[in-house]
Amino acid sequence: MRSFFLLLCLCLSATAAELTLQVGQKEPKKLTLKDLENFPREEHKVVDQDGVEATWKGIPLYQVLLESGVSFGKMLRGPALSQYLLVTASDGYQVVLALPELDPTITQDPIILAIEKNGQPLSADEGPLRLILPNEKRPFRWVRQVVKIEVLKAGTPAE
Ligand SMILES: Nc1nc2c(c(=O)[nH]1)N[C@H]1C(S)=C(S)[C@@H](COP(=O)(O)O)O[C@H]1N2
Ligand SMILES: [Mo]
Repeated sequence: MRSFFLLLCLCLSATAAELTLQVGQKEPKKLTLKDLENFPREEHKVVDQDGVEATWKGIPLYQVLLESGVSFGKMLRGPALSQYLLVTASDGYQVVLALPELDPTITQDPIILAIEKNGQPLSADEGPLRLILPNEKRPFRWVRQVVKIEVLKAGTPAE
């Protein structure tokens, strides 16, 4: 009986998964997997460090931020160039990205918020959302279990 409830809780938490998006001082926005269904998706075949190929499907990250008012293309300039993204995972792992790294008018290298791998939703230990950077030579920015994305302003000294 106890394990039944545990299982029920696990299932509920999986379906209730959401991404918190905070752009500057604006009110944080919560996006569920259902909300993310409305965004454009693309697929990338990637060979990992062990030589295993997988097909990843997800949303180009800039599309998610565009929706929240972040500027890309010709509008990405001036003070926006010292803004950065802080991507946080459920285990506290954090990675920084600069806005131009996401911008398809600046770079060919995609940054994708992946939702599926080989036609299946991501496993609980890596998803439901994982950042993937298919062209990077090491996967240390491939944040598993992304729960939060913030747009912050650079300017404090590093530790
Ligand atoms: N949430 C989270 N994501 C993470 C990490 C982590 O510790 N926590 N480690 C990173 C590092 S250093 C690497 S090399 C890859 C490993 O990816 P894999 O688990 O698919 O092999 O995940 C990255 N994403
Ligand atoms: Mo790593």
